[in-house]
Amino acid sequence: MTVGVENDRVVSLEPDTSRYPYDEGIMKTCLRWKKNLEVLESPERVNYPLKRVGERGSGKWQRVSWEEALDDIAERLKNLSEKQGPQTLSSSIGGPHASYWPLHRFLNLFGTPNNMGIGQICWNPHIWTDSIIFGWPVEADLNLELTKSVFLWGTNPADSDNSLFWRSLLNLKKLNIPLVVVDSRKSKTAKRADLHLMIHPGTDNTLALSMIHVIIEEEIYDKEFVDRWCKGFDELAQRAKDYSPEKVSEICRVPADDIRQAARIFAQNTPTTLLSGRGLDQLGPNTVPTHRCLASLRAITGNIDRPGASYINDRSDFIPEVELEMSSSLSQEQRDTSLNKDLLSLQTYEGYERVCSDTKKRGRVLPMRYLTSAHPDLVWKAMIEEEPYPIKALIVMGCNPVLTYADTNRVVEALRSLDLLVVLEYYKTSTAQLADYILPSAGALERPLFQAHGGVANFAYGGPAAVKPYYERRADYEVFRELGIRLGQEKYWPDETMEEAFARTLEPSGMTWEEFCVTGNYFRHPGYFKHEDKDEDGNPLGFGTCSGKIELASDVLEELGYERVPSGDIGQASRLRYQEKITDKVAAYQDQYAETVDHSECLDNVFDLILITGARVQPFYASSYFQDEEFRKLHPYPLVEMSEKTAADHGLVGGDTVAIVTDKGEAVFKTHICEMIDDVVSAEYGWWYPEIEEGEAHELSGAWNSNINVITSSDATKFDYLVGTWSYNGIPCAIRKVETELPTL
Ligand SMILES: Nc1nc2c(c(=O)[nH]1)N[C@H]1C(S)=C(S)[C@@H](COP(=O)(O)OP(=O)(O)OC[C@H]3O[C@@H](n4cnc5c(=O)[nH]c(N)nc54)[C@H](O)[C@@H]3O)O[C@H]1N2
Ligand SMILES: Nc1nc2c(c(=O)[nH]1)N[C@H]1C(S)=C(S)[C@@H](COP(=O)(O)OP(=O)(O)OC[C@H]3O[C@@H](n4cnc5c(=O)[nH]c(N)nc54)[C@H](O)[C@@H]3O)O[C@H]1N2
Ligand SMILES: [Mo]
Repeated sequence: MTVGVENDRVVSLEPDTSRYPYDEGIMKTCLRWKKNLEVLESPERVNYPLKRVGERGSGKWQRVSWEEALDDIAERLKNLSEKQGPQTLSSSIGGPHASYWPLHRFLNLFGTPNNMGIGQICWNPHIWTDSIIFGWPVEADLNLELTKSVFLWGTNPADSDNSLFWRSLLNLKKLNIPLVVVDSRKSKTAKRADLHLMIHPGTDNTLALSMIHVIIEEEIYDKEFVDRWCKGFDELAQRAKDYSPEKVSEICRVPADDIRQAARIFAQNTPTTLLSGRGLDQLGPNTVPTHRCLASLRAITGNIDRPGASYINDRSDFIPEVELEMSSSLSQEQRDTSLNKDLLSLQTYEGYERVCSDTKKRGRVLPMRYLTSAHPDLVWKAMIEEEPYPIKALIVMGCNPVLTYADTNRVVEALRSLDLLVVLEYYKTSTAQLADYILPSAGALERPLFQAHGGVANFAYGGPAAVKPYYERRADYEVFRELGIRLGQEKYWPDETMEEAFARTLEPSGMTWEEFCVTGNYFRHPGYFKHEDKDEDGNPLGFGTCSGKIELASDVLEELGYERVPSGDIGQASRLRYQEKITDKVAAYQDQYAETVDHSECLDNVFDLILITGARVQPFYASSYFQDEEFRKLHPYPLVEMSEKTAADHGLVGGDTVAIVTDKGEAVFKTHICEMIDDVVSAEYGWWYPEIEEGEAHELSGAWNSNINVITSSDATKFDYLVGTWSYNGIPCAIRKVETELPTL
């Protein structure tokens, strides 16, 4: 955007038509870019550091100076660390709103391994599996001149990604490029599909194995590529034998003929581009097997690092995230206090070192903090039960865990048990209302931005700040630097401003910060067929994996106690083998939960429906923009979607108010009838009511009315023990009609 500035205030915002990726269609349909001006001026913004003076959550605050706030926070962190050890500090981050490495650097230097994120259900599963199977993350390579078919699996870019990618998809029909969508709903994207597989939630690994079955049975796989570059094809073929489309169609509720057709398109209309999304990242123990199956599909059809199909990213030309985070400054002794240790096998420092020892063969190192981040449920446990040790302090940045993490009651209980909760925010969110300090953050127009995707791609976007922060808002970077300096970290924070830090990050690329800001965009295409690159002796370098080939059967995963080839719902036995290998620590953890969970209501006849959550809708973004009157009028109620048959079976019609019930509690939504698979309901996420005064009846501005995460769970009975992925999709539930009035603006 071009920002008009007068006297240090923003007076106008216009799309900058001269810059990539300007697109008229995007700017016309995007509702949020225009809001930047209102967000800057919003009367609801927090403009000064606030210190809690009343009871936690009572809405009583005192304005304090930055000096006072930072001195006190530093002092209290120091005392807690001396008493409990530095691991008593945790942090929590959300979606990709800002640069998180300054927070992570602060934590590494402070000496705690316990940062939290939502990576286990967004991003990490795919980064981990691609790295193990291909040696590095893989990107879809949609090229309208080359691509011959497109698969969108568990993603709905029509609502979640109004970008050039989505705009390109609008051309597929005209170009006769078939679009196949795998989604439990007839989403806006699925409506454009030539073939829509309306799948039963959480059975995607089973479906993908059946496509593999067809491709192998019909011998339409890429034999030459498989022979040359894939390891474990026979094992995979053996596994896929059980997954005939006829058998699988009952599990996935997709017609056998459609499975065959999808398999043939995938293998024969090549190059095939495949993009998967959050529908798959949030399936608990089925997530990693699903990503492995999709990777296998790409591999056996030769759709890897090939124009129009996909490319393997390259590491970035910038200082890698792992160095920015200063991850090497966390000692082994401190790493050993990580809550994940011995519980998860991949999302740990040991898992990270194991995988990176292979990716390094091709000069690539993953970001460490995201991929070792502590499992939220373990952090809540350490806060509430002080097991295995007390966590007493939490820093929240770019995140609203009361709305977006699973099991709101547990989150709030944990936050209430803290000695120190610091929240860096724009608004008094439900989470911020529980804080000891709310620190006012500078927003999009008030601070520079440099987003580099964790360094797993040679790509960055960003730009300068348009104005200095209004009031006393501050850039997140400066807050962590200031805190760091107060805790003896000065020599590790040489750059006074974010611009200087970004300039340093860019140095290896030969670009200055000013040069970067001219385009605000950096992208170097990594090229294709990089496995064929030669070493000094003329031998191909291969993939950055343990065998140098594509790991259809994985030694690394086997070492970590997992199955060598993925399975689906028919192959439960092989997942049980993994269960047999679980550590004593996992067994003890599961036993503890078995005692606390009341299964009396979990009988199938009570929970007769399957819940999926968080399918993106416009104009909201997670829990953000609910203050906006125009947006609220456009979309006044939290909706739960279901098919006409599902509604009728439950005596409902569109517009009825219903409570959705799980073993965790209930949340209230309005029924919306749409085309989707029967016996499944799909609820929106992020709903709260900022207009409800803070402090009022301790409701945290409506955190318990229609917040779907009141009824989700990330506890030990639900997550997978490799990455720690829990379920936001595929949850047993019930619905019943209620008379509750929902708040409206
Ligand atoms: N049930 C269910 N839950 C889900 C999901 C789901 O599908 N279903 N999806 C999950 C996924 S994929 C994600 S990524 C998460 C998203 O979860 P969050 O990231 O927690 O969601 P947001 O509402 O975007 O919260 C971001 C907060 O950060 C603030 N903020 C924005 N930019 C900045 C900044 O630069 N600095 C600071 N300090 N603050 C900033 C905003 O005001 C906002 O309150 O939700 C997860 N939760
Ligand atoms: N408007 C808006 N845009 C956003 C966001 C937002 O909050 N609002 N959030 C951003 C973030 S953090 C993320 S991670 C991305 C996510 O963007 P996407 O990856 O596109 O995720 P969703 O929009 O949740 O779409 C997931 C789709 O998967 C389907 N689905 C659910 N369960 C299953 C299943 O078991 N199998 C299959 N095959 N499909 C299933 C759902 O019906 C839904 O259509 O969007 C980003 N963009
Ligand atoms: Mo996300």
